[in-house]
Amino acid sequence: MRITVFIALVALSSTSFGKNDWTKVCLNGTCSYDVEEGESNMGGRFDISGSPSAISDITSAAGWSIVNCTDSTNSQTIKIVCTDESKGCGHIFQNGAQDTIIRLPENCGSGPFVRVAKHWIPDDQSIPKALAANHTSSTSTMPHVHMLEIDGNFDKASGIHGNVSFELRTQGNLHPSPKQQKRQNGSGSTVAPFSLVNENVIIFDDMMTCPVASGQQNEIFLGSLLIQNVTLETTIIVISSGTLVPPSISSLSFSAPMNGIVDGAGLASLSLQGTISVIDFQFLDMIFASFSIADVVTVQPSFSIIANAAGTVEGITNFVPFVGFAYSITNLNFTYPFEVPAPSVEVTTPVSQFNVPALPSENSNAQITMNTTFKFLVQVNAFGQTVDLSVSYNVAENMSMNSTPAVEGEEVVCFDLDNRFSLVVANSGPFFQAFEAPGAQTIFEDEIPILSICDVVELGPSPPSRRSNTPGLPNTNLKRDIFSCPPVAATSLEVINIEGTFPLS
Ligand SMILES: *[C@@H]1O[C@H](CO)[C@@H](O)[C@H](O)[C@H]1NC(C)=O
Ligand SMILES: *[C@@H]1O[C@H](CO)[C@@H](O)[C@H](O)[C@H]1NC(C)=O
Ligand SMILES: *[C@@H]1O[C@H](CO)[C@@H](O)[C@H](O)[C@H]1NC(C)=O
Ligand SMILES: *[C@@H]1O[C@H](CO)[C@@H](O)[C@H](O)[C@H]1NC(C)=O
Ligand SMILES: *[C@@H]1O[C@H](CO)[C@@H](O)[C@H](O)[C@H]1NC(C)=O
Ligand SMILES: *[C@@H]1O[C@H](CO)[C@@H](O)[C@H](O)[C@H]1NC(C)=O
Ligand SMILES: *[C@@H]1O[C@H](CO)[C@@H](O)[C@H](O)[C@H]1NC(C)=O
Ligand SMILES: *[C@@H]1O[C@H](CO)[C@@H](O)[C@H](O)[C@H]1NC(C)=O
Ligand SMILES: CC(=O)N[C@H]1CO[C@H](CO)[C@@H](O)[C@@H]1O
Repeated sequence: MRITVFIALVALSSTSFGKNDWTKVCLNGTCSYDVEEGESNMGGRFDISGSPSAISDITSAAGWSIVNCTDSTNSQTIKIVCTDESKGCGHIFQNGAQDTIIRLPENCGSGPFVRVAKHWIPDDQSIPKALAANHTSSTSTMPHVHMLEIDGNFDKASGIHGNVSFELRTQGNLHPSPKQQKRQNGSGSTVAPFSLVNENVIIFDDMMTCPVASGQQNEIFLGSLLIQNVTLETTIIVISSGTLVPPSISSLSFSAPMNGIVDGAGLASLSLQGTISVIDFQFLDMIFASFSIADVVTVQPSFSIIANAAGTVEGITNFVPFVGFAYSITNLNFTYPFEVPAPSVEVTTPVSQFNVPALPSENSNAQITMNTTFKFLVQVNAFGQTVDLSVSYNVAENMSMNSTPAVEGEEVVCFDLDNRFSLVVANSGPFFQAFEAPGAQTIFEDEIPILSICDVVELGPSPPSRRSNTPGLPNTNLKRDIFSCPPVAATSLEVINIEGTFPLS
């Protein structure tokens, strides 16, 4: 199945997170690293703090030059040269260089901070030619050429310099900023948020050739989801704090302020009999820009759509419900786990349509629940543990038809339809000290009754009796459905169809 997606990642224009100031030295027990929001990454800021000897700096701001270093990994051995002792090269040796957390310059290491696993002074103290010009000669007796074995194994730090704590804030819009729009178009008036429009997705599809009064015909179980317009404008914000040494997360919170619309319809065609069971059928999984501090944390947002269907059909129903849903979401505002003030959202229900054709036999019934979850998920991985934070828009549609005998030659046919909507924020499991267990909190929940009506209809003539249980060959059985041909029987004389709009004003 093909899904066309208009997705837009963000813009370089965001001003929330600035450029790193490489002239500012990190020698007093604090240091920060900024990431500008880009096409492939969220913006963010990562701050660390500890005792003055716990955090040091080997960038040129602290007087160091690096002879050789790769940016493909944090774990490596590097040669560094103190080129300007007055800037504070000596700071790293306070209380011993080993197990100090150091800031690396750009293009060195896969992340901004590493641990010194080992330090030694090589016998060869000659200054590489390239650096000789920069080397300010001093009267100091301090050796100027050093070797550092560095890595991102923060768990191996002895703790000799005390704990090193961190704070993280990362943020990403899932739509382009006005500035980018401007560059593309010159108007800046249209913002294209994350949007899915006019997509039809088959949820279950079974077919069998069955005997009918007039011979044989193909009977089906078919269910689909029509996505008319799912447009969600959101900014995902993840805030966390903890310790780098020893590696631990003490808090993690998530917010996704949002405006949007979830507009579509569930459709089913039920002419076989049996049970329908579709469990967690995921048909879309879209990855957005992420945030990463190597060997510490990655934050990966994504969006998925998951469908579930459960139903039973007995006898001949020829029930073909089409039931729309539309929820307009404005000013969703929450921080999970919930804090004061409580989360808030305004949900309105624009008009939707339904129609429920059926051509049932006596004593037949059909009931189907089709649930769809539209889910923003933020996977957070830190120090080898993973948790998923999510905000889900759940649409559950319950559609049923029931036929019972009335007086001779007539049947009573009843329809019941309702829609439910809920907005749920959750964490998938425990995560360090931030979450003890999986959890979920509901922000909004609503049930809309659509139709509850009964009608007395005339039955058609009884068909000549035939062997009714001749099973046809199942053409497809994609899911866990169990189905068979319904017994041949008299059905209502004409198709019953009720159509309308909801909610009633
Ligand atoms: C450390 O230095 C930075 C500037 O380099 C300053 O903003 C910060 O307040 C200092 N922190 C402490 C604890 O002295
Ligand atoms: C840097 O050079 C030293 C030898 O001086 C070597 O041991 C080390 O592996 C080199 N590191 C990198 C990242 O190339
Ligand atoms: C040497 O110093 C100059 C000016 O301060 C600087 O631009 C250059 O990057 C330095 N070279 C090295 C190898 O550090
Ligand atoms: C260091 O961090 C650990 C784990 O987070 C914590 O249990 C301990 O109390 C901290 N020590 C200090 C001195 O803050
Ligand atoms: C989808 O909904 C959004 C938000 O209400 C609206 O701006 C947009 O025009 C709609 N798109 C279509 C194709 O209806
Ligand atoms: C989804 O449908 C099942 C029945 O198949 C029901 O038990 C469940 O509560 C529904 N979920 C939601 C979110 O409505
Ligand atoms: C969300 O709620 C907080 C606290 O009430 C408020 O400060 C903030 O402006 C709200 N944000 C939005 C986008 O409404
Ligand atoms: C759906 O509606 C039928 C008939 O009204 C009811 O028996 C059934 O419990 C409902 N199912 C759900 C999941 O709401
Ligand atoms: C207002 C404005 O200039 N809109 C332009 C956006 O881009 C399209 C396609 O390039 C133009 O056709 C519009 O005129």
